[in-house]
Amino acid sequence: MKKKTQQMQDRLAPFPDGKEAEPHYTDTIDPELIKPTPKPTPPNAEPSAPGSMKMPENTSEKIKDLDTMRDNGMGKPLTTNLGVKIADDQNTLKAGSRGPSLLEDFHFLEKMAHFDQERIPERVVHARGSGAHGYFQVYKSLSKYTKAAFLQDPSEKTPVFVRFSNVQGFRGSPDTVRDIRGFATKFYTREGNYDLVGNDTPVFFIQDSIKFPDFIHAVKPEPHNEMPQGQTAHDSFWDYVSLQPETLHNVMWLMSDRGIPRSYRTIEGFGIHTYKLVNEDGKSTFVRFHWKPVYGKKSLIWDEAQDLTGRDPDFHRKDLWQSIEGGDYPEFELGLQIIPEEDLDKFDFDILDATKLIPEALVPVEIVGKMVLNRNPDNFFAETEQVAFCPANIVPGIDFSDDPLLQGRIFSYSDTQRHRLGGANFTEIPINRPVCPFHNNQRDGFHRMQIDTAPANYNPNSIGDNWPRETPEAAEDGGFTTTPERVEGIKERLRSPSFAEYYSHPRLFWMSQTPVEQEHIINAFGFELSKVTRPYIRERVVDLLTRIDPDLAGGVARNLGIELTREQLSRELPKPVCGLEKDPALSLYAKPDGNLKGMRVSLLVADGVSLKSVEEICDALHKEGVHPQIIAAHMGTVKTEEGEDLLVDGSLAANLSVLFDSVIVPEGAQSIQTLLTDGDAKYHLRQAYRHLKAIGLPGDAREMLQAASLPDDMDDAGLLTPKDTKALMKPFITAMKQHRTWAREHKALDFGA
Ligand code: HDE
Repeated sequence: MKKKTQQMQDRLAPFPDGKEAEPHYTDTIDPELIKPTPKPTPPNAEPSAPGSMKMPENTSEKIKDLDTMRDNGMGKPLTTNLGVKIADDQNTLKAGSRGPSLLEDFHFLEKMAHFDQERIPERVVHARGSGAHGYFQVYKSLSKYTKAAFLQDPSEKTPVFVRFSNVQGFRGSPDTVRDIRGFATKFYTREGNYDLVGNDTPVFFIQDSIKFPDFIHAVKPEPHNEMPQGQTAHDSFWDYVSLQPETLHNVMWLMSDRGIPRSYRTIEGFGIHTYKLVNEDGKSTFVRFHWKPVYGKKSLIWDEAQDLTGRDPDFHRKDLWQSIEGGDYPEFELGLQIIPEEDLDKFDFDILDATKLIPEALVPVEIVGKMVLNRNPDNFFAETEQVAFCPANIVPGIDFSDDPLLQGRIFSYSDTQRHRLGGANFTEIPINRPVCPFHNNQRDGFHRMQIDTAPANYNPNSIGDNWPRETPEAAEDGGFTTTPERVEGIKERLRSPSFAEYYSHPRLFWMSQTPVEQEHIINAFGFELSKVTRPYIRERVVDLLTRIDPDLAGGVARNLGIELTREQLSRELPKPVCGLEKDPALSLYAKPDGNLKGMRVSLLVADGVSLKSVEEICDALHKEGVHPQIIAAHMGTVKTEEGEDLLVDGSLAANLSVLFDSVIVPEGAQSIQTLLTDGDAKYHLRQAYRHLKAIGLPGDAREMLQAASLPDDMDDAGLLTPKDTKALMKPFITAMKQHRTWAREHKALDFGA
């Protein structure tokens, strides 16, 4: 420690016990202790670290570009923004130690003024979100469809930055509310940035972009009291829905379990609109983009989702961060639905209508590549908050269609970014700038970073030999040209009659759900509409539902105490979409998919737990990529039956079962005796039971059934009480793969756990 001078001592604030605070000039901590290990870390095992320190090997052209901007003050002197070293950062400059502060305190002025201006406007929608870096690779060349450079070479990795988001809530709103999730991907290609700005549903609420401000006003918290936060369960949203039947299809998706995903890793993503791909011969094809999660599709249970908003408002954000930190890199396969141009009018709906999906049963999704998210950002604000996506960011080989919703988006995004990020130069912010060179005659504006040295800043020019010059269109490396298309029509504000049918797609969605999912949809409508205070809005929504399906409408009506008329119950139902009654691809659970990687299991323990049992459990779970976590009444360690110290990962009070995918009570007579009388442990099990999770109670742990007042149910495939741990693990993993024990749902509710 450095020797303190009297002057330095005077600067320190006295502690009540007479000792001094010593916030600065202290001993140096060994830098090795501060550095995180550049290897996977299981959830909660150590403080999370910036991507550049944690995953230095996961790099890319974009990461290298960002590296030039990174600053880490470790071992460096504290300075002003202009590099002057600071001797005292604890006290303002005063006239005497009790005197007024002085205006010449340039360090204070700079520090405070910068702090005062730290906030920028949050996104008007999708304010709440989380991002990650990664890469994308095609499985095979897509030259047949497109000349886009990043879709040609299977050996080429294109850097990406992805931001997942909620739509309605503010920046600090909880993750697990019922909402649509945004799924925006920026590909830093060598021909410029390409943004695929999608959602986790394949359709949108409205058909024409001019309606977007109204729709968003209706769904956001109400204007008089700014309530509720991040939820659709309020009058203005349902008022809008009841007056706009085109919203119904997306509303059905929202009311399904898709509205409450388990994690960002387990959602599908959709570009929604029909776009065009253009190949080197100039031939264009219509396309719809899909992201399929390699981890499978998984959602929460509504009761669990609501609990989580309080227990862990960052549940999705944390899952994404910790998965990457732990090496369980989220992966998504890119899928294309290709529609030849001549098939534009082949369907009994309009493929330019964003409220309609193209059933996979009619046009299969061709899987063409994979995206891996393998690195966390270093700084939330610099990267995740400042990233600016825009559907207008396209590259040669990709083009827009005439979808009137897409056309409006082409304007809105960069417009809002100029406001949100403070002017026209937001594309120069490190996370936004491309990895390929860019030159043009755009100049000046707030915070211009680039120093343009060209002698002429206009085109054409002879002073600078007309540089930078245009690049003609070409099969490869050419300039962007819009696909030529013959357009004629009368100038008028009209919706195409081909957009006019609103009920057959919601019906297809409804018919494609498993009975469990149908019940969840009915309950979700019931829950949401029960929060609507105006009865006529509830009635109008139910009336719309009678046009989709009588069972759906009947179920919701019962929940709301509404009696349907004979006329409402005998409405002619919409025709099947292109003759299709169902499409299992629309269901979350019709076919269990994905793997268990990154899922979490709590192991409830106390002193006397069997280490052998714990190890058997952990070995079996680790093989599946699942993270077991030791949960006990207190932090620190518990003494095992074998006399070893077992490290505790979390306390029972702070780790409710909603934070885990499944739970096991390992063997060990003394441990179980303690847990039998532990209220938190019993609540943990009851809640896991209610949320249909796999529960393992091997050997003596079976006694927990009675203690936690759980039914002794031999038929429950997810409630396992085998003779020992060895016999537990196989059926337990099978039960986890089912995601939930759906057959238990009614019992769990009747049981009132
Ligand atoms: Fe957006 N949307 N949107 N949207 N959207 C924004 O842009 C807009 C739509 C989507 O993580 C805003 O930078 C209009 C469909 C995502 O940063 C804004 C219309 C789809 C994100 C905007 C739509 C989306 C946004 C707000 C109707 C799925 C978050 C902040 C014409 C295909 C991106 C911003 C991120 C963000 C406008 C409809 C997805 C205001 C006008 C359809 C994932 O520009």
